[in-house]
Amino acid sequence: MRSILSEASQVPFAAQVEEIVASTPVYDIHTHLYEPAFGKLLLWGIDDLLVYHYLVAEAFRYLDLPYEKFWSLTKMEQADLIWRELFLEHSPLSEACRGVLTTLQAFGLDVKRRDLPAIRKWFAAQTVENHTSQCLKLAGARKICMTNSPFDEQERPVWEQGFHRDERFAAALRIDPLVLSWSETAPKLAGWGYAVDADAAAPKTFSEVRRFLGDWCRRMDARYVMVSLPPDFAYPSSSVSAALIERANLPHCREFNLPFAVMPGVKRAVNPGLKLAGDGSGLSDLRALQNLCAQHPDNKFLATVLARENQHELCVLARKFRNLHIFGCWWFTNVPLIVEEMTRMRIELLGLSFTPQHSDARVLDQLVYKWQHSRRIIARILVEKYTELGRAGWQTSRSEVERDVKDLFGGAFERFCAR
Ligand code: FIX
Ligand code: ZN
Repeated sequence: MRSILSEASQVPFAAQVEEIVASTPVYDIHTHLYEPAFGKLLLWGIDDLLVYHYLVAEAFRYLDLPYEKFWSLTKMEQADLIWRELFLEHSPLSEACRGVLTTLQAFGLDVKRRDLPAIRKWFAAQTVENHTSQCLKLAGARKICMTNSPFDEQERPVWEQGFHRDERFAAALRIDPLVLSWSETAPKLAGWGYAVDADAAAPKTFSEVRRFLGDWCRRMDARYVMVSLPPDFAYPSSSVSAALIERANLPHCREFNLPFAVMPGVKRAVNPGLKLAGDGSGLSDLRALQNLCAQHPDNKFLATVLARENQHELCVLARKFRNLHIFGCWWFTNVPLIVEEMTRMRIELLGLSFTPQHSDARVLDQLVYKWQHSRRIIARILVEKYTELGRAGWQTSRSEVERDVKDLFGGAFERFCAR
């Protein structure tokens, strides 16, 4: 076996690992992007980059104007305001601001000119088809998993009409309204022909919800079913949410051999005036996840948790339950400080049996920076870890590093799903 260390005289060890991490294609397992067939639902371009809700929240740290006034502006006016506050009036040091610059620079744009009209002009000359390919290429993404909701009025008709699927995109069925707002969702399901009752315990409700889930997983060819959860979500419990999960969703996932992805820790609408930017984070009670994994060994669970303070406990849970695959540095944890800490901790506790990152991109172009930034951190940690193995007398071959990185970038996830 050729050792990567014995080749050190030609290309330094660290540079080889960095090159492998930079060039291994990734399966981005959770995004809010859409296939081009979804038309306007696929966001891209400079104005969508600038009105990203991460940047809206940051801009309001400086802006004085009332929220309503901001929302009454056109997208371009909002983008102008954010550009002025976050890039011109102050240096764009935050992770989300830096991300815009990394992305623009990757497209070959000269960001130091600070010329927003010129940037707009460049984007206006792109087509969505070419731009999709360009962003995937610059991100090194081989597959993108969408977040797909039958409860979304714009999205549902696209699925119902049918379209030619783009192989580069996979679907995931998102069921937050079903699990978290049953009283509003039951009449919708009833209207779509499922014999459910607002009283979730009514006969047939669970089997009809299962029929609904089955219909949509088939229609979408969903790779998993996903829900985000508030920090105080409890399981088991007498709540309607817990009953729907236990009696409809988990049997459905077992029947279709699909993982159930849970994302605990989000406090929705902490500040409703900020709309999408107004969600917050809280410490989750991970006993719920522990109980789900322990009581349903025939189900597979994917999990990412929002609070930094939950990350160690989540790793320990993954050590206890092989039906749990943890992934990504979600949302407020997707900043270099915490990505570094979480990735290091996960490797130290789990080896390679997890998925270190997903992009959560809402705007196509964000794939570029989210992956470039994450790859650099992952590479740095791997160099250190392989070097430490070298100190212990273990030499890692190039093909072994390639194998490991493939696992981290989607291989381990795909094996977990196929199990
Ligand atoms: O619930 C989710 O999937 C979250 O990722 C989003 O709702 C959130 O708004 C987001 O974009 C985080 O990155
Ligand atoms: Zn998300």
